[in-house]
Amino acid sequence: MSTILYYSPNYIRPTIPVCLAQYFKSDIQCVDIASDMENFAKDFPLKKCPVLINRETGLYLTEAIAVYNYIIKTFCKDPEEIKKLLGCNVSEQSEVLRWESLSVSDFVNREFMYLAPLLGFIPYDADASSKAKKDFEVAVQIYEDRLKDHQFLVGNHITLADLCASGSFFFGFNFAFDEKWSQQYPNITRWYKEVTKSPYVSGFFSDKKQCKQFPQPPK
Ligand SMILES: N[C@@H](CCC(=O)N[C@@H](CS)C(=O)NCC(=O)O)C(=O)O
Repeated sequence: MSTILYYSPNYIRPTIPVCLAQYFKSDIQCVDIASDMENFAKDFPLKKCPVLINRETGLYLTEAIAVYNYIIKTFCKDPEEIKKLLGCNVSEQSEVLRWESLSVSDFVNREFMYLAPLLGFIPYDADASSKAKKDFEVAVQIYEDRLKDHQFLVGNHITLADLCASGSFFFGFNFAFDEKWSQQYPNITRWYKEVTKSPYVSGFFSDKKQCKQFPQPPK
């Protein structure tokens, strides 16, 4: 029985792990949680994904960063490519982990808390929304500042830091970040367009379009 990667097309964090499982032609079976909820919930009581499980070998992983690490180190057969993606030395590896962690935790949480009420995914509250906007702006500015004088988040080529972050930014670019937003964040926009063309993830991103209009608060 092959390893299962549980994902949902409605969730942000599993997007890039699914891309990588496919890019490396792994034998991982990507299973939508909606189609196997009983087993998923039994094995993963937090009901969060991405997660990996192999019920025969005992492989059991939660947390996006652990899932990324497993997929790349198990299915990428070229040691040089692994170094390029995960960093060549301790300093680069630590930086890649830093951006991975920021992207799947504080950044994506703040992005969701800001945008989800505007999109009607969760109830809207004006005071909470104004705080969420400020919180998000603090987080997004960290990327804009970094990308002002760096082509990529770490080093001078695409690493897992960029791929992972692009998955978190997809939620924004898909549902909210219009051209006006891009004018305010030109470096993120330039970087996002470049990273999403990378062969690691282009299969997913090639038919995706930038949002036309930033969502407005409900009247
Ligand atoms: N700490 C976990 C968080 C995973 C997570 O929150 N995933 C979201 C999807 S992007 C989820 O499954 N949410 C479902 C829920 O909260 O019920 C990780 O880094 O993987």
